Amino acid sequence: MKENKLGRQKGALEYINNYKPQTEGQQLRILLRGPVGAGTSSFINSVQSVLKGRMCTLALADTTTHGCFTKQYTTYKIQKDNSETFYPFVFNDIMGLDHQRGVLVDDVKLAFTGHVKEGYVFNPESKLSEGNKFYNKSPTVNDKVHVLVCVVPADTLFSMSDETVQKIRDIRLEASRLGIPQVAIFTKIDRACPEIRRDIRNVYRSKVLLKRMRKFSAAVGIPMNCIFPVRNYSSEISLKEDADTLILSALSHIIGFGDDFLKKKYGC
Ligand SMILES: Nc1nc2c(ncn2[C@@H]2O[C@H](COP(=O)(O)OP(=O)(O)OP(=O)(O)O)[C@@H](O)[C@H]2O)c(=O)[nH]1
Ligand SMILES: [Mg+2]
Repeated sequence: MKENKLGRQKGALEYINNYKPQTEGQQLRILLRGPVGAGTSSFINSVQSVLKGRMCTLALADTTTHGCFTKQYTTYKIQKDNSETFYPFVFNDIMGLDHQRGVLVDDVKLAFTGHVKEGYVFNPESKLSEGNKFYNKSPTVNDKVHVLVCVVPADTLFSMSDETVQKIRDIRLEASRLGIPQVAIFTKIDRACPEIRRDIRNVYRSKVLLKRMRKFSAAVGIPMNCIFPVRNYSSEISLKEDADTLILSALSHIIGFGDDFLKKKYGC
């Protein structure tokens, strides 16, 4: 059993390390978002930590402020083996999706099509206009989003407002219209279920988690086989194999879906 799991983990890591889009110079852009404080920045940090084999804080995660900590459109790249090369996939973090104080659905649509430039500070009151210096008038395939990841906090899922769920749905519908594949990651699973907190290997046995994943799937329309539970590194100081396995599994699927889209839509 342990060997199987190790084999799967090794397989996912190899796939990620060897992954290359078929066109030279092409990068796979992964856009992540969910409600404020869902664990988006922590997931980006966790991926970097697992790939580098040590704790990293590429995307600053927040433990104190109220309201959304991440406000800018930021691209995160991960360096490979301490060399000058980077993994050919990048992560984009945007402001949280909350109703009123969150990012506008129209701005997320602009990000999908590559019109939002790096560093743009989202404004929950008005959409990025064409005259703005952060509006990219001629996006390339590299600027566009190739896979959407909805980050869902498993612990507070039931207290998500109807408006936030509606926002997630609207964004998903727009992604579907553009053909962009979508997955969800369930974060904070340790806080949602005491059995998982005790032992993360209970993740696929937890009825609490299964129920929450089913409910989210029905409300938003993301199929169950596209929802991946992860336990982000938040307070730990050393990496744990079982948490790594979940993160690597989620990431390898995200890359696989995005790569299919890149090939199908752009032949890249
Ligand atoms: N226990 C636990 N805590 C987590 C997990 N993921 C994130 N956290 C904590 O949740 C808090 C918010 O995490 P962030 O990564 O800043 O969330 P975010 O979605 O980037 O938040 P904003 O940018 O403010 O919208 C931090 O205190 C993290 O340490 C997890 O899987 N388990
Ligand atoms: Mg953040």
